[in-house]
Amino acid sequence: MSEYFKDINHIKFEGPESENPLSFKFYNEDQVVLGKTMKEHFRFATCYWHTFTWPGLDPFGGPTLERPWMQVGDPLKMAEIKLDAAFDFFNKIKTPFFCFHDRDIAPEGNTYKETKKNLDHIVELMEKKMEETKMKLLWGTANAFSHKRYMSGASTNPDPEVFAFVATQVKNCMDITKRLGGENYVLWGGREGYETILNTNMKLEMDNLSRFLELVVDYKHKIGFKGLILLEPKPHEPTKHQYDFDAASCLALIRKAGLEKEVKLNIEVNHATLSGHNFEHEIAYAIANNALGSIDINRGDTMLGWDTDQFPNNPADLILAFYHIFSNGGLKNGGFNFDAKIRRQSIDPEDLFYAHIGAMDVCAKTLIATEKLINEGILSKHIDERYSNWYKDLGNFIHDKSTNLEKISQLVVENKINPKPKSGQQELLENILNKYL
Ligand code: XUL
Ligand code: CO
Repeated sequence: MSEYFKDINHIKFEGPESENPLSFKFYNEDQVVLGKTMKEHFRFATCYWHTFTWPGLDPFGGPTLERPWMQVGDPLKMAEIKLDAAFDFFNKIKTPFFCFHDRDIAPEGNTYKETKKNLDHIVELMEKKMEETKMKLLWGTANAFSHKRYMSGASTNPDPEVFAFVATQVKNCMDITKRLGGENYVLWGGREGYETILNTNMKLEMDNLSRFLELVVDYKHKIGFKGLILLEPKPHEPTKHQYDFDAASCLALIRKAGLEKEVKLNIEVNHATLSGHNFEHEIAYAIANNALGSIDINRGDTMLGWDTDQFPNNPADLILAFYHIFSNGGLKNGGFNFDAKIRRQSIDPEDLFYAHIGAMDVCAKTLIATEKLINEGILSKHIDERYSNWYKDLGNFIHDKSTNLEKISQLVVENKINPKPKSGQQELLENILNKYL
């Protein structure tokens, strides 16, 4: 047990009537909803970066979160203290999984060799902690955006030495993820894009990104890593124009590399909203293209135009995405990772617990509402009816590959087809949805 969280006990389900702020009101890991326990549906993960590594900086001010592992001292020793605290936290909050970037868990050294040595040391200790606590790794990823060598991108950098460097870093991070039994491996470009076309060869950068995906998938098979490779869309911030803008542009990249069977998507709520879509759009788009892998569950702030990465707190923001996820069989290898950070004024150890408790409760509450929505079938009935003619004569005729434009035109003329508009009934459906919230 770590000193830092010593005053906090294991968080338990106590139900909505409980006055204890350090208890779950709705998340009851053993409760069966839609045929599985909440624990099995969500496969919640705590993230190492925002929860243990982010010190509370903003563009105008320095660190506000003075964790014991953020003090001046030997960086590897600090990483060990952080590891202890992180596993104590995981164990108490009971997300069955966690996620990390290589740089979250161990410090970068002066050379690649030194960095690898630091990582190997922490991974060795982490393996023991995982054994003791039964915590599992949902995914690992490499931080290919913080160091200045990546200021002009990683695999899309104008300099092939940077490509080679990130390839080496990712190879090592994939090895570590496999060693720790990670269930997926995530690629988030960070800076895979450009600031100005004045200095950019877009075609070469996109070809190189495609080459990078090929190399990663090839290595995955070489080492026998069974998990999924997931690409995480994000429209901008840090880079102005990112090639991995949203689910659709990620799929274009994946298809360019011919890897649609190999690479799926990690959809993040706040990245969806930053791209001008909403969460349910990105989820439905991924599902429609058989590409949904995993989820980073957080939220933005409608009044701020950047990635605020807040913990989810409103079932209305989640229910339609949950409806699509859970009426399509749920997540398989994936999970719900809290890629979310507390506000920089939330400086107490308890604040980290309140944030995760609230988010797990809001997801649980939404899942219970989603179960009703799915079982009562009102939405699906409306959609089925709206599209029903596609499964009758004309729909079948259009889909038949031997049909062509001439045959369709002939049919329209002969049968005097003259479509009559029908209401989309959006307001009615919004009122129906409201009943479940
Ligand atoms: C950044 C972000 C990343 C990825 C992993 O916005 O979401 O933390 O999830 O690199
Ligand atoms: Co993310």
